[in-house]
Amino acid sequence: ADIRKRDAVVKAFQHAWSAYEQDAFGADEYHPISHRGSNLTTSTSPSGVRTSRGIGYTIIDALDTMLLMGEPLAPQYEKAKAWVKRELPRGWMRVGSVSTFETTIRTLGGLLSAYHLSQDPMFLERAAELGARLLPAFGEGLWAPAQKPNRRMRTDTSIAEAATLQLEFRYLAHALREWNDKEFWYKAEHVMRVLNQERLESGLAPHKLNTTDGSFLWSSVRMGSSGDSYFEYLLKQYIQTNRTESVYLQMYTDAMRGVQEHMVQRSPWKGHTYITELVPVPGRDDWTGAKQDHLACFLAGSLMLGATRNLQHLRASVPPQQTELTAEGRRDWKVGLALLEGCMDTTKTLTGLAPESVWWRADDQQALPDEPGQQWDWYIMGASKFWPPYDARYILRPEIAESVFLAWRLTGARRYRTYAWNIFTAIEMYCRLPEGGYATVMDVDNLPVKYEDKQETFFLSETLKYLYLTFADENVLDLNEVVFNTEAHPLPIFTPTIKPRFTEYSTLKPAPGT
Ligand code: DMJ
Repeated sequence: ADIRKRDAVVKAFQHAWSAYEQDAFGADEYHPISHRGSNLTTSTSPSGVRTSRGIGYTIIDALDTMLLMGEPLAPQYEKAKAWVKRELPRGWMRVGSVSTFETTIRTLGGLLSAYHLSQDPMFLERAAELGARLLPAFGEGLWAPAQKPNRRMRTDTSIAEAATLQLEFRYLAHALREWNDKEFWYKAEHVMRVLNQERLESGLAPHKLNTTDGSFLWSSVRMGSSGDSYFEYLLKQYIQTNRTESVYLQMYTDAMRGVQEHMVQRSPWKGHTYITELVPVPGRDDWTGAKQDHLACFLAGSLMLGATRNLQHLRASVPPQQTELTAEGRRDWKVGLALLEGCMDTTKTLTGLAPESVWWRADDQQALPDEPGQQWDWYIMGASKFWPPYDARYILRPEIAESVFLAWRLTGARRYRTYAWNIFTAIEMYCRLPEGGYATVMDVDNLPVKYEDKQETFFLSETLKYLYLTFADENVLDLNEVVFNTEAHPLPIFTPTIKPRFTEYSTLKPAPGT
């Protein structure tokens, strides 16, 4: 471990948590400038009284980071655990409607990882209760989970929302196997069967879906918002069950072929590798796009992880020998490394923080700048001195730190600890509020910084966890033993005792213009 840096991350966690604990303990979200909390939903009683009670977003998202950090966070963990035991069920009784996706990845995932790390059965009990509350989202006759378990008004959802529930529901069923409760497994798995039949010839998948028949809606293919974790979970479902379900590897391999052929680009100036969105052009059999969300940077680490899990040999060396990798693995490894460099380039702003989204320039777009070293390959759309666009923000996101962590673990190269430290120091310098907590920066390329009054829950569950793990001993959460859900909650890798029903890979259907 690099103890000094690891402990600096622990201190940052304490700074973020203690402000939340003091101002807003029990609330779902935290606003560190106004020193208050807010909840995601309110409910109205028959007599018209509106009440709001947290359902554990911040507390549960942070539990496993506290468990990992150990002794310095022990009192805070005990208090959080007591809240989950006593208060959480009351929150559920009062909740209005919630997002199926967010509740699953943050709170079901958080309860399950807290159970896995602590072996405290109370967390599993809560996870089972929550799973039962979320099940109606899958509905009778609905092929894909609705966005809200108790509301079915909408018939569209995103592919990320439909296919980022499987690690959590499958592990829940596995952990409850003594009770023979397979419904959690089969409901989540069924979504994957339908998606397998719907995929495009390219192996890719547009980000919008119709929940009633499972068909894709006319929409872009994205590695960023609404698309990202579908691709992430194809690989991770394969890893989760000890590489026993080859159908997910086949789907993942097809998808990454499509990504490599259609979405990976190189910038003309510095030759950075980046990932575009594919936006269909109306009336033309064509796609366009140059936008890269910060979110899409998860793909760098994911490609590297995939390369070392789809192997000629059972385990790869660190770093992997080229002969240990398959042909696709060698391609993905190389592109993953390069993509991470491109993502790190987007941290070259006045604050050292990467913005929410950048647009990469094509070589015919503009003359090259005169000054060498000047930023040219990408820009923030709509950037202006007067009012920063949404894309200019840094909302404490984890994806670059996540890929840096995976690169560190899979290569052992010190360079990645330096990257992690640079990310961390930029956060310390520009997001940390002296009176407590961390806030969103409105424009990463303008000084002095202006803040938005929000400390996202994933700052505690993901960003600080991945930074901590990059400086911790390598045997803390061995990648051969756990798989991280999309909110960085580590779940165990296991050999399934429940018999999967989705095992048949269907070949890609030819479709024009894909
Ligand atoms: C997290 O809630 C999850 O990682 C999700 O998959 C999308 N991104 C946010 C954090 O950026």
